[in-house]
Amino acid sequence: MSVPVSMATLVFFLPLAASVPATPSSSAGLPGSTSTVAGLNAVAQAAGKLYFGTATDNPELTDTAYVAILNDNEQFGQITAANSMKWDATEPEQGVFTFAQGDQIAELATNNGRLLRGHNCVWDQQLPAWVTAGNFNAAELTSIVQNHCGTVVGHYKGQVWDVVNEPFNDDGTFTSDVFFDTLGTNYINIALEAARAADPNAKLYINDFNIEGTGVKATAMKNLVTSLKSQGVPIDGVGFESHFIVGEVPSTLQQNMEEFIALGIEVAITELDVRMTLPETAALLEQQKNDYQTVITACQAVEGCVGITIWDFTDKFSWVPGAFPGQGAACPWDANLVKKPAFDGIVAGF
Ligand code: 9MR
Repeated sequence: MSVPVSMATLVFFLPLAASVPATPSSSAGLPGSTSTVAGLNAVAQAAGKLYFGTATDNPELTDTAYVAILNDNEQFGQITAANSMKWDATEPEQGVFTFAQGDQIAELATNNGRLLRGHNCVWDQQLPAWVTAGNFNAAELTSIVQNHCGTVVGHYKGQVWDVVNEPFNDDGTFTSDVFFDTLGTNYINIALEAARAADPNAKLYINDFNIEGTGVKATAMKNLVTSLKSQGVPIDGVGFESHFIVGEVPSTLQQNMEEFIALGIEVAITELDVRMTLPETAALLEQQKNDYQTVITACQAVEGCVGITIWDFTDKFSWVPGAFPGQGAACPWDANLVKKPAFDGIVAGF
C-alpha cells in the first residue's frame, strides 16, 4: 500500500536535500568527498580484504603533507614501489645490485607493519642497456634472469611479487622483447622458478593491463596460468592493473575474476586509477566515483580477490598526464591532497 506523502513533507524535504552542499575539493569549486570514513584500509579490512594500498615513488617522499597521508595505516595497508624495484633501479650494471631506493619504499611498508608488493622482476620496460643490448644467448640470459629475480625477491623476502609484468600484447600474443625473443615463453618459467627458489614464502604474480574484462588478452593470460600450473611452475596470482577510463570499467570484471580464481590462483587489483579527459567536471567526477565503486564492488564480491592497490593516491603524482596528454584527474585525492568523490565511491564499494 502506498503511503500518501503530503505536500508539506515534500516541501520540507526536497529543498533540504537539494541544499546539502557538496564539499568543494578544488579551487574550481568542484564537488569533493562527503564521506566521514577516515581510512580506506580500515574499511577494506573490516570488509574481509587483506589490504587497501597505494603505489608511491621516492621523489614524492619529500612532500610532508603527502607522506602524512601515505603513512596513515588506516588509509593504506600496503605499498608498491612505482619505480624503484624495477630492473634499471636494482641492477643497473650486470651483477651490481642497488637497493637503497627500493629499501626506502620497503621500509615505509615494513616499519609500519604493512604489506609490500615487489614490482617487478621481468618486464620489457625500464631495462638497462646492458640487458637489452647484450646479445646474450639463451644460456646466458637464463642465468641473468635467474640471478636478477632470485636476488631481488631474496632481498625483499616474505612479500608479494609481480615477478612477470605485462607479458602480453593486447591481441593476446606475447610481447616481443629481449626475454621472449631469446627464450620464448620459457623466460616466464625461469623467472617464477628463480623467485620461488629465493623465497618459498613469497606470493608470485603475473601482472598485466587490459585483462580486467573477458576477451582475448584475458584468455591468453588464463591459458598461460593453466600451462604454468600443468608444468608445475609456481604461480600464485594474477594482477589486474586496472588503469581505467571514466565510464569504461569492463562489465565482465567480476565474472573474469571468478574465471581466474577457478584456475586455482588469487587475483588482486594492482594499479587502479580512473582517468578522464580534462578539464574535470562535476559530472565526470560523479562518474569516476561510480567507476571506483564498481571496481571495489567486484573485488568485494569475489573472495579470491585479496586486495586493491591504487596507482598513487593523488593527482599530484599520477603517471597519467605524462603518458596521456590532456587526460588526468585519475586518483581519489586531487592535486591539493583533498579527497574527491572517488574516495566515497571506494568506501561505498566495500
Ligand atoms: O608509474 C610508473 C611511472 O612513473 C613510470 O614512468 C612508468 C614507466 O613505464 O611506469 C609506471 O608504472 C607502470 C607500472 O610499472 C606497470 N604498469 C603500468 C604503470 C603505468 O605506466
